[in-house]
Amino acid sequence: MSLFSKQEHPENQPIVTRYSKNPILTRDDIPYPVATVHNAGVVKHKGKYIMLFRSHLDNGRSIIGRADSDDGFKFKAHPQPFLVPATDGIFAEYEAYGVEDLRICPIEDKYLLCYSAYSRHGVRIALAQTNDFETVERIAFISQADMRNVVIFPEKINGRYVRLDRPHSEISPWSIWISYSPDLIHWGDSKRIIQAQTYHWDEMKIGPGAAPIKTAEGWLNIYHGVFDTMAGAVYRLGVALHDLNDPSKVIAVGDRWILQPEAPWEISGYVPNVVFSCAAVPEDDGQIKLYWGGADTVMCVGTTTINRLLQHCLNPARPAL
Ligand code: M1P
Repeated sequence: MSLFSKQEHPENQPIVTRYSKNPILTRDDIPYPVATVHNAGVVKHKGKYIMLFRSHLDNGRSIIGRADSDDGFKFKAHPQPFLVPATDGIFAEYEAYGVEDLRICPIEDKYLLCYSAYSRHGVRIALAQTNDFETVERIAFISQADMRNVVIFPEKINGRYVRLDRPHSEISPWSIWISYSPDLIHWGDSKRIIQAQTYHWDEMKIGPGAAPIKTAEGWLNIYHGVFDTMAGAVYRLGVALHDLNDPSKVIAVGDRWILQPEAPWEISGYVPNVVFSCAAVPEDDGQIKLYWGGADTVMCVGTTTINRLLQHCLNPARPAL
């Protein structure tokens, strides 16, 4: 059977199967005061799942906490936050309003941590790294304002690091861009590669979600898209496929979303009607655990497969630009 055949993708099957015990982490599980638990980076490290989640404090600013799991479903939070705004130097200047939406990229022998740093100067992307999730080293800011939603590919491609990101400005359409770097600090050769599509579920804005997943057919890019309705914005998730050797080439963008707010804790909360992902963990058997924040309030998980996402990208596809 062809990899992209329709038989493997019956129309009545959900692309992502929600875990029956969602939500998997809420503010009631956190041993320090927080208003929300959402938009977490997750990675498998030495056989355990490490989750770095965002929490609003009751002043409206955000910090990053840590929770661990043996199976990727049942998480236990650490007693202290993992990352809070820096208190001195250049990081303090640009993180003063909070740190948000951290993505974890395993690369070489370490984990890169990319997060949105908010301050009176706007939002920009900070890069930090860790080997063990016990200590964190801040490296640099890798964008100016206004930029959000950076994911770094888990290996160098043609000798360079590669990232996807999303300008956070009305001046530029809210599209996904690609950039390259020789050293993780200096980035350039930037190009817009996927745009929001008019009168489509992702027409208002789009942004990279999970760090790209390598498959035999290309890089899978799980992204979020936003549609404005009379009742406010709706955040959904979709998937695109990029060429393995030249990820600026978009092979296909799935026309239909893979997940939309449907559970009560996705429809109602701090921001209603939001599913927002910063992480997907591929397993050795082709399964993927997909993590998302529900209504900017709780953390959820579901399962899908690499094959199902690959089929979804092409059946049918919509234009990238
Ligand atoms: O409230 C929904 C989301 O809004 C923003 O997302 P975007 O990247 O599309 O601008 C962020 O504040 C995100 O954290 C939040 O989940």
